[in-house]
Amino acid sequence: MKLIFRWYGPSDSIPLEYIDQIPNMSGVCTAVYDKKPGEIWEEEPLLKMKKMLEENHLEMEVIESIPVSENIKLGNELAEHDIEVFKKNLEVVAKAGVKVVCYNFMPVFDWLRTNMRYVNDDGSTSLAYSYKDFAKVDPKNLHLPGWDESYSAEELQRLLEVYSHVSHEQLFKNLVHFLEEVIPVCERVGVKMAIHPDDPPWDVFSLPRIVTGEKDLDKMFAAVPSTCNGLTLCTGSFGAGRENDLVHMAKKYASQGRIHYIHLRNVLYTDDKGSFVEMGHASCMGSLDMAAIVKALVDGGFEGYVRPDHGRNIFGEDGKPGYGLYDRALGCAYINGLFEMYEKYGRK
Ligand code: DNO
Repeated sequence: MKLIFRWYGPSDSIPLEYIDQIPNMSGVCTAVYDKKPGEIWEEEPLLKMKKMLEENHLEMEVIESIPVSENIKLGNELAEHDIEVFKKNLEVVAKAGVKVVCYNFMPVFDWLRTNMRYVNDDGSTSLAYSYKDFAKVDPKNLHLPGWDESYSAEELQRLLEVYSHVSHEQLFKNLVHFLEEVIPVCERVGVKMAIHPDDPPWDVFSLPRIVTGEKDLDKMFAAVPSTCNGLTLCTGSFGAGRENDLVHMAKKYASQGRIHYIHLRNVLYTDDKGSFVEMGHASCMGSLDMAAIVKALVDGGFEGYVRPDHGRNIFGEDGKPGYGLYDRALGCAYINGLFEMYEKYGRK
């Protein structure tokens, strides 16, 4: 595996030098943050960023994410234009040496939490999702933690209304159409697409979600069989859906060559209604068996990119929720340990 770290570009508060100092760190995943979905990325700033990374001995082989516009997800009259832009962006990142592009197909919202600073017993803070708090959220008057409020209140209302006419089947059709268009470009330029699961993996505010577990993935891979059509195995996102058997999924999709990228993190289930807290990465801190997942990945022949995911704020750090330095660095040490063990002595 190749260990990487999320870096939010030059404005990230974590110096690249610190990332470089984490043992076994090969590079970062990053993106162009000043472009909206559906806008063309220019080559020059990307190459500049790459150079800056290289000066710190870090590679830029994974983009997280090239955002998929709502037009594409809705399949409306602007979809074809935005798909063409996405294709161009794939070519631009490929030229800069990128190998994997992470993206998601979640309508309107990316990941959702109800608390960005849930205080754990040990004084650390975590991202958390409480089904009770979520039930109180009024989508018409929305201030959700973790959501970057990139849509105005009016735009959000409009989108919620438009999506109320979009079924799961229609959204899936739009995803397949998008993939049929972009995957041939990926094959040509040598980039792999890695879809990020819906987080949490169920419908929210009646918006359809179509990447929630094994059934959805099988359907998607059957529709577009090229292995450039792959997955970001986010253990925390799939893991929040308790019906998902992560060990089985890890082995199955690694063996099929579908897992190009992994977000390896743990979640602690806090009731039987879907609530969870994002704890430290180690198995003993949460509800997932991280060692079994890594063993399954290695057994399945996984050789892609791995990053720690949301960390807690610990050691007095007051970092961007989920993206501070210390707990993610501890996560890296743990991930290194698990992979070294199974890659050296456990591979079947
Ligand atoms: C959250 C991340 C997601 C992810 C996107 C990929 O921390 O895992 O925001 O980057 O869903 O498109």
